Amino acid sequence: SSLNSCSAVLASDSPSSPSSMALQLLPSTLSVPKKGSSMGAVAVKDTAAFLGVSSKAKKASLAVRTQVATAPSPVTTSPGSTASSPSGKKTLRQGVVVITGASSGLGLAAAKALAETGKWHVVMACRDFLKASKAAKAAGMADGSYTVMHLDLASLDSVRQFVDAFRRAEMPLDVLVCNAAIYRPTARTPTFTADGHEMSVGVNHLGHFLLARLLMEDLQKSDYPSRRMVIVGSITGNSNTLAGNVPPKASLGDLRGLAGGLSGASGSAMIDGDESFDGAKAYKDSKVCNMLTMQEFHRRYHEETGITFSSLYPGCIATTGLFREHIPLFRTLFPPFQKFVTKGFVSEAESGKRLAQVVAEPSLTKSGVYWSWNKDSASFENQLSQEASDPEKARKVWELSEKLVGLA
Ligand code: LMG
Ligand code: NDP
Ligand code: PMR
Repeated sequence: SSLNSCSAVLASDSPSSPSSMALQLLPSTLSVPKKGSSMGAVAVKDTAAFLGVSSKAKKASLAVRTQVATAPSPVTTSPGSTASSPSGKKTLRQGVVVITGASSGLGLAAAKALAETGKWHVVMACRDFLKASKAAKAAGMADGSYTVMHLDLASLDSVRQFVDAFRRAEMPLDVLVCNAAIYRPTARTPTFTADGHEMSVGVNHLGHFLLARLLMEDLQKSDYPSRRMVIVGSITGNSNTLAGNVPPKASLGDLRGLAGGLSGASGSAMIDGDESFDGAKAYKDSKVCNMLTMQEFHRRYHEETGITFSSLYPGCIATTGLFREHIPLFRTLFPPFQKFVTKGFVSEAESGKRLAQVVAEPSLTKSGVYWSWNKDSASFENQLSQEASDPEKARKVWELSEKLVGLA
């Protein structure tokens, strides 16, 4: 079927490498102190999970060759998700995927991978229109395979304007990818969004939360066979992994800072209410919110709507713009460190193919899953940390976020 051939673009080209010496030094059972628990420690017995890799490899489903369509068909807004070709065969219409932050890194690579199949029209939702247009051209994306639309997640007004503009464009919405993010690793003082929320959580979580909530209506209207919402998570927000234990560790605490609006002035800019601001922790906390939000969407809407909600850790894409604010020494050493020491490095192109799988691969329709990949690029359902999978915390984050973005 034409749906199955979507997997064509997802062929893996990464060589499988032997497991790292560094990683072999890890003990098979590791005690990680658990903050705020009288139980004292959580034993992490599964070393493979702790390192963010699976012990089982699933290679077969990915062994398909890349196929590039030269002339993507125009987006159809006709009510049927299929159209009859001259031969009388039903063919799937082009899907429409909105990707936030598609002007660089993972978002751009995924946009390119999807557009190249000819099966997807990519709406690049970006804060810098010109940068996004240039990036799409430089990446070789064909005219007509994408639309750039303005979205600044640091402003809730901009989010609402994007939704209006998207609806006026009269495209269906088949998949939403919440990918954009900022990381302020060296910041000692917070900066704030237009709405007065700390920037990292404001952009990475709250802006996306409003966007995703508003666009649920559009996803529900879509007649596409597999409608999905994907929120990009990360290993560094998961304290059941080695990477998630590099200080500062993510922890949302009792959410008192979030309840206070992360406004800094009258209270804390940190979700857990800590008085001292830590940019690296704020980023990791925002990723925990992203992963909790995906699961809460799943619990509230999957059964009723059939929409697939998922998150992923795309691998360590050490060369992206995410590290633009880090010190030069870090930016120089981080890629070789990830390549040769942790072996968690992936290229932007490879990470883009992974995200494209979560968007389009027919085998990845399971909802509520946090996807990760082995070194040979086979996907597997990964385990989230205790905090990042806590349903009570997810509900509270949802309810507090609703208030902050004006939905409740
Ligand atoms: C903070 O520093 C910054 O302060 C903050 O601003 C922000 O950037 C944040 O997460 C982002 O990082 C992190 C800093 C502190 O870690 C470092 O990067 C320092 C580098 C230390 C060098 C280690 C040697 C590794 C060898 C690699 C050689 C190549 C060098 C490349 C380096 C590139 C940089 C990545 O971190 C610390 O406090 C110390 C580091 C702790 C390690 C964390 C492991 C957690 C452990 C929990 C489980 C224990 C596992 C034990 C395994 C034992 C095995 C025998
Ligand atoms: P990049 O910095 O390359 O891309 C981030 C994108 O987000 C850019 O397009 C950027 O726009 C956009 N963005 C930033 N702020 C806003 C805003 N206010 N409104 C709209 N868009 C905004 O980083 P990555 O590609 O690495 O990051 C993509 C995702 O991957 C993030 O969710 C990140 O957390 C996640 N991730 C990254 C990992 C890595 O190793 N790099 C590992 C795990 C997860 P502009 O181009 O204008 O700056
Ligand atoms: Mg980390 C298996 C080991 C592993 C992996 C997969 C990552 C991913 N990192 C690992 C280990 C380590 N890192 C170790 C042992 C150290 C101490 C030397 C280390 C340090 C480190 C720093 C300082 N790592 C970092 C930083 C960052 O500033 C990045 C960060 O935390 O951003 C929030 C980062 C990352 N390491 C990763 C990944 C994927 C990141 C980046 C981004 C992200 O989560 O989105």
